Amino acid sequence: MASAVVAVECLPAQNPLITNQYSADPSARVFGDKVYIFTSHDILATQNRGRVGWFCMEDYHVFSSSDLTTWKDNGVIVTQNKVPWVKPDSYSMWAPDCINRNGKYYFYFPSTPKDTNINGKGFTVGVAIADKPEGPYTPQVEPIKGVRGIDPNVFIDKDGQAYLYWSQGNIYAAKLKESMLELASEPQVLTELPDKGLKEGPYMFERNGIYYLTYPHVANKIERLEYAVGKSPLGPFTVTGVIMDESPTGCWTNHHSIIEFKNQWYLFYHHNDLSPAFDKARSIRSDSLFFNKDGTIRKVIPTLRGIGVTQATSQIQMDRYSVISNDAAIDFLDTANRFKGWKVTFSKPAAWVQYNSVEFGKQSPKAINLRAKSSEGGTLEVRLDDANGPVVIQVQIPKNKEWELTQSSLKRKITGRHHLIARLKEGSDVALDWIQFE
Ligand code: FUB
Repeated sequence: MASAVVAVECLPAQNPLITNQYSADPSARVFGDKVYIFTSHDILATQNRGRVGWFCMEDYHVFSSSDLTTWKDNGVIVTQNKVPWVKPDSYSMWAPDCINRNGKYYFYFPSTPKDTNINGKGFTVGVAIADKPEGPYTPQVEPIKGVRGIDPNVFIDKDGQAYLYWSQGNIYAAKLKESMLELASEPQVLTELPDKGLKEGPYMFERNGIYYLTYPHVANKIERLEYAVGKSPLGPFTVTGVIMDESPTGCWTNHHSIIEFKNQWYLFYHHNDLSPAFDKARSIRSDSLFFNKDGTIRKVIPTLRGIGVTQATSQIQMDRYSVISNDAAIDFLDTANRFKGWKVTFSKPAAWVQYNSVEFGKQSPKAINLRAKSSEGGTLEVRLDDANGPVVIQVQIPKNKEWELTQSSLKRKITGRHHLIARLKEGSDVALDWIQFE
């Protein structure tokens, strides 16, 4: 049965990319002129729902964007109790992937089967098919025969041969038949990878004749993103480096995908931004990825600013900063509802925060709006390009414990693309939610 597609809303975002729900295991794909991200969806387990303290995942969403800044939630595409082979209420719809072949979209997802005669006990992998990336997707009645494990990833080589990768402690691979629904070769373990520490979440891509097998690996205590390279989709592979170090705050999993969009490469991954105390409620992120001349990957340092250019007329969330000084700090707006987002607090004069790549276009805005508050009162100045760059405006933030919207006329013209800086000129304890030009 095809799942109903409910388009929900467009969310402008930096990192994390999705702030109306938890989202994990991003599989980003370029289809046409848009990026689609197929995600798993963490929810919180309760006594009657899943297993408390563990992953709890019942469905999948797909998000799309043409500018990498505004993400549309296209709604639920596959849900556990509408897949004939999935054990009802198993809440184990883990990391998925999707690929386009001959105008059809094949969505691969792992879960717990109700019939353990087909592939044995534990996770297996099934497919749902759609005519459009947004769905509706129709799940196959049975999972793919011969696959035991999680984290499916599909790759189609230049000669048209498709491959399925997945994990089960080790990383496995097999050829897929033209139908994309059956294995065309026996599963093989990719043996040249580290033999100590869990490996999962394989993601294969090719660039300039180099096949990159990328995967999260527990080299120490938690996962980091690593890669190996080879000359063919099935290897042999040579372990080559680390794409992203372990989370500095201890999120145990990371799960990623890598795409090229409009001549720039991007890493999509996840972190527990909206749930700092529980790392099984994760949120997807993205940062730019760069290659060295010899094809090796430069390590990606995670940022809050993320990717995409932000329009000056949108609410610019300065708390998703590119650079921050001492005496400026980030906190949740409301710790009882973290989905409301974050604020920057400036505790001393000269504290600042910088947000890169804001587009003003050809016509200068006439006014600036700030949502701010201060227990002591203070003056915020907005500068362009860097912390010592030209001052656009100085805005008085009155003493007020409640958020207040301040509008000021701009005295100078601003066009083109700039970095934006908010800096405390005088006062203390000034909190800033967002800045918007109009
Ligand atoms: O999201 C559940 C599991 O956590 C995924 O399948 C793994 O890759 C890890 O991210």
